[in-house]
Amino acid sequence: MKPLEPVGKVLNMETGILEPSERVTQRHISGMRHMYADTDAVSQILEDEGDRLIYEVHTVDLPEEEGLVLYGTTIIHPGRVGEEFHMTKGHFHTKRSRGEVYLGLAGEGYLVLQTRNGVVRSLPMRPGTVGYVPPMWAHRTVNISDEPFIFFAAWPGDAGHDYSTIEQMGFAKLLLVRDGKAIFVDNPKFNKTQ
Ligand code: PAN
Ligand code: ZN
Repeated sequence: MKPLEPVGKVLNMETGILEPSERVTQRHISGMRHMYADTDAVSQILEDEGDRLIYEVHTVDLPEEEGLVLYGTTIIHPGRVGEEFHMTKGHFHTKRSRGEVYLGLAGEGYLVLQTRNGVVRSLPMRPGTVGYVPPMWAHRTVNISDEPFIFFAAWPGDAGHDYSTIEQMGFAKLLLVRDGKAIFVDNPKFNKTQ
């Protein structure tokens, strides 16, 4: 491994922007079409307003190597798709033995975790909440507020991101709004056999 220089950055706790900024990834609704339960609602949004920005991720530009710690912020814009709140795609780490730490900065949401067998746990996240993602758990975040939900995360450099397992199996629970409240319901499209 090449020696790296120590680097300090400034994190704006209100906007989640890291300065100097490095890699910015934007996730739009078209790339998450099948992740939302209500696919008709997705089509309607695409028709009415175009390709809605759901969330963005600002990360350091470091090699994905064992021994390094990578970090970044995620900003999930407020909104719904049908009854479902805006959320991240969610993933397992490719190396399942790698965990992660999340720190809530602004807004309000949930960190939803799931094992390979479809056991789901959820942690409410607010500014100052430290959410721990143990090894082996897939993780997704959901914005349940009317503000951007912003958090910081740090994970091992060699963790890797496996999106396809979650894309195929989905999460066993959905977070919906009913009567103005956020509730968890069973996901009818959950596919445990992946
Ligand atoms: C986070 C996530 C970030 C975006 O930094 O990558 O919140 O979510 P998706 O990767 O599921 O789109 C993390 O968990 N890194 O490992
Ligand atoms: Zn992760």
